[in-house]
Amino acid sequence: MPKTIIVSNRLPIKIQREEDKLSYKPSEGGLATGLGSIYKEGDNIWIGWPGLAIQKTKEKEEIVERLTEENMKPVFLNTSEIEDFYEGFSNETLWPNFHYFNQYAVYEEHLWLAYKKVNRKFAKAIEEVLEEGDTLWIHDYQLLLLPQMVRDINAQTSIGFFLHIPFPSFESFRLLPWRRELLNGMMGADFLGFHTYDDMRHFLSSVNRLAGIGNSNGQINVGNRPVLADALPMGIDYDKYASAAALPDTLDREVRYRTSLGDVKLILTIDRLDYSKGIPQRLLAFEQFLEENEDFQGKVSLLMVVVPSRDKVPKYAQLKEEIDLLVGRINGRFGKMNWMPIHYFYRSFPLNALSAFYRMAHVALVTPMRDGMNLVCKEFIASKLDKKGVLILSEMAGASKELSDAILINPNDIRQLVAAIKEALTMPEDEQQRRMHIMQESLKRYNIHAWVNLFMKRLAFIKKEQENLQTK
Ligand code: GDG
Repeated sequence: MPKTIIVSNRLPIKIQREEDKLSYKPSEGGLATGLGSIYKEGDNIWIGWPGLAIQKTKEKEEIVERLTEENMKPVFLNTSEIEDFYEGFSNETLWPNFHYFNQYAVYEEHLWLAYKKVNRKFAKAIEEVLEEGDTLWIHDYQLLLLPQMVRDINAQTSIGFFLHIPFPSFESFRLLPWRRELLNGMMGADFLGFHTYDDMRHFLSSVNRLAGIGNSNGQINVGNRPVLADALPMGIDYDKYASAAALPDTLDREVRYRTSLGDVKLILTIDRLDYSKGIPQRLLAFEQFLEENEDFQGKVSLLMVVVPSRDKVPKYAQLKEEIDLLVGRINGRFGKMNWMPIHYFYRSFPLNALSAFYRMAHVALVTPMRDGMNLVCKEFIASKLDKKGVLILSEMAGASKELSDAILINPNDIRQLVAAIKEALTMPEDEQQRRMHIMQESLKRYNIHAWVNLFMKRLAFIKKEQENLQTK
């Protein structure tokens, strides 16, 4: 029976070391939920890194055994691979280049070699389970070389690839010394999905400029194999967020948090620690807003959650310091005994706490400098059961293409951001509800399950085209 193999850098499970024992917790990520219905069925399997370095053979065996029961297969990385492949090439070369932060990108041969080596390691893990007729779905920028590596193992395999971050314009992509190899790796797939039409167009433009292959409606011919690229914005598990917002525990939390915060309007921001998320710029805009609108002092607070991420990468450690300083400065400047402008948390919270934050917030401020999609803004909308609340959204986030009823801003335009905060805080309730309703309807329809189905349909479509061509 042919099976589906999901491949991503991280497995949908969190393994942690607790003293000398390992603990296993399912991951709460959107991808894990969306693909849960696929990889848990029959012989289907999810291949990926379990998220920590394991040295002892006995522990590796324990993990393999435990994960096999849950349809997962681990790819183990040693500490130097974690440094050079994951923190290095993936997060210090590709991440900044793809997010237009080229001044942060490092171009080092030994990181590239580690990237190739680890992609090969993944290919080998796939080879161990790959059989005739299987379908593969490979995810994200850590595995750009993998589609072609699998194609070299078995030319007929159905291979889908989805990029979760932006695909940059050719002017950025061309700066990578290994641009041609990276593109060849991607072109090993049969179907390539991107969050937005622009990402897809940028990819096709690089294919044209670097490989000399033109496209017709997103279809390119790699040799004599038709390959399709398309925009497929990722949705969320809408019902999960809507029902979390109605749970007694969430409501209890809301009452508790509200009592501590007092009677203020709340502006919410939630991000992983990342320079692409525009956190300092947002803080500066909030500071300017308070400076220019004295009547709002004491009446509005920013609730800012920053989730620790990649803190071994130097740029992330610097960003953390910058944020700490800014928060300290703004609170020191405006704070009163009975009011703090910013409530800042550098940690992650359980889903029900997050859900209570979404419920409590009058405004969600989502202002990345660049973001493939951004799921936080979609989760905020799904949690607004009474439809009251306003979303301020950066036009640089993929989500802005779908959510045109948000207040859209350019995160570099501090004046526009300050004006948007005021507009959001003073927007009449019926207008808030009108906009929220439109956005909710679209997110309900195009949820994570619709996204998964559409991806599989597009992949099946292009495979059929290939077969038709062969039988002609
Ligand atoms: C990449 C792309 C693209 C956050 N804090 C907590 C928590 N979260 C959850 C959110 C949300 C997720 O983390 C963050 O998703 P984003 O989409 O905002 O961002 P990235 O992690 O950068 O993801 C991005 C995405 O891939 C999908 O394709 O949208 O553009 O960069 O789901 O809810 N979850 C919990 N506690 C927290 O404190 N439980």
